[in-house]
Amino acid sequence: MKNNFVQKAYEVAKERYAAAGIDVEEALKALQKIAISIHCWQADDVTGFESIGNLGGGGIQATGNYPGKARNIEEIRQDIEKVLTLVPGSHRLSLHAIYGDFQGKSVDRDAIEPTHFSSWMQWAKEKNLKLDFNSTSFGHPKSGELTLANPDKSIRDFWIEHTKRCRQISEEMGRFQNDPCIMNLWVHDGSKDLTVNRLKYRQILEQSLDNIFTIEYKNMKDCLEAKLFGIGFESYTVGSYDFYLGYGAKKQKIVTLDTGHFHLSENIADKISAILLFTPEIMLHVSRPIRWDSDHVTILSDEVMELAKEIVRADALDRVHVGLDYFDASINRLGAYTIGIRATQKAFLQALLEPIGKLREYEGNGQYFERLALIEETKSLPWGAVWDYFCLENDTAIGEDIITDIQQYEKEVTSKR
Ligand code: RNT
Ligand code: ZN
Repeated sequence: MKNNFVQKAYEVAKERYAAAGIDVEEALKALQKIAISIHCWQADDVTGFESIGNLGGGGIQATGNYPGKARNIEEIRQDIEKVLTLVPGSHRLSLHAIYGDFQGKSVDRDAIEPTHFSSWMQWAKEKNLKLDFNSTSFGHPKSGELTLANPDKSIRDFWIEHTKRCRQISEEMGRFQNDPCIMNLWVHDGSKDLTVNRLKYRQILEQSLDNIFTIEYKNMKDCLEAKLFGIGFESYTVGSYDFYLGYGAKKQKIVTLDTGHFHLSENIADKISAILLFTPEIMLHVSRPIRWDSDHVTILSDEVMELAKEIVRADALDRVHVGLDYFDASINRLGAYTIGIRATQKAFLQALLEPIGKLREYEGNGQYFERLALIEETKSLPWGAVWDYFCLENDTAIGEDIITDIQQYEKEVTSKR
């Protein structure tokens, strides 16, 4: 029944868009190709599987204690598999180094190897997922205030070794899946209070990175994530945005933009066209900061829509990797995944349905009333009908059906944990 409405509404919507000069089928083809890199850490509040347990720290924090969190590798996989049935399209999974298949053994961060991730690679292949990767510098006895920027050589070398191994693991993943694995590097290094050796730690971080990147790989790509501040690191962050933007531009590395890592009024969308002139690609961590880098679930906000529009307007879908990064432990975790992935896809759909040719024409002619009017009117074109149809075509839940579906899974699976 519902499917009939969806089909009908789509046919009408397609005509309405055609009248506005927009080819809906083209937009849907483009949307189908956008793979979202799903962060594994929403499933278990960034805990991971190391036997040392979760030390937290590093300036990040998941808040809430909603029942049913994934406790082991099987449960995380089971949850992700469920989430994949609730979102249209084919996606990627972003793993953190602490999520290795350690089989209950204690494997320190400077000893991780590709074999600890072979079961992930195999599983991902079966599920038609590509993997991305992240080094993990937080939540470890050697994390402290400084890791790669630590003046203490023994601690610094430990983290350099860890990060080098992460690159090697990423290379293996990329080779195995025949598609480059994007490895994100974020270190929390910084200081709570007034810091007088700012230059020194940045010099050390630069040297550590140069050392880490000496080996060139073919099947992985490096990206670097900056941050404004973290909890307990309010005064100084070694890897600031200026630092990584400069490093990325100079060394041709990918810069990661986490939408929670800037001043709250900063326009992240506006960075796309500037950065892409100077770096090869961009990695995104789409998140929703509330008052600070709170990592709330991504929703279809103006900010996310602007970001998607800028990427499409810059014709940069092939140079921008879209990943998510949030961890809300206060609501159903699969629900959190589903909302965030679908919201990001909806933002891209709206971006792809924009009458960009006409808008550019108006702008070129100095017809600014017309430009603003068309932007406003476009907002109420029937994109929702197109989205429902996209879900139908992809054989996935339509609209609010995600709620009953997740409730069911909660009843049968997560509530029993
Ligand atoms: C932290 C960064 C980083 C982490 C993950 C877990 O502020 O956003 O990306 O969220 O590595
Ligand atoms: Zn991030």
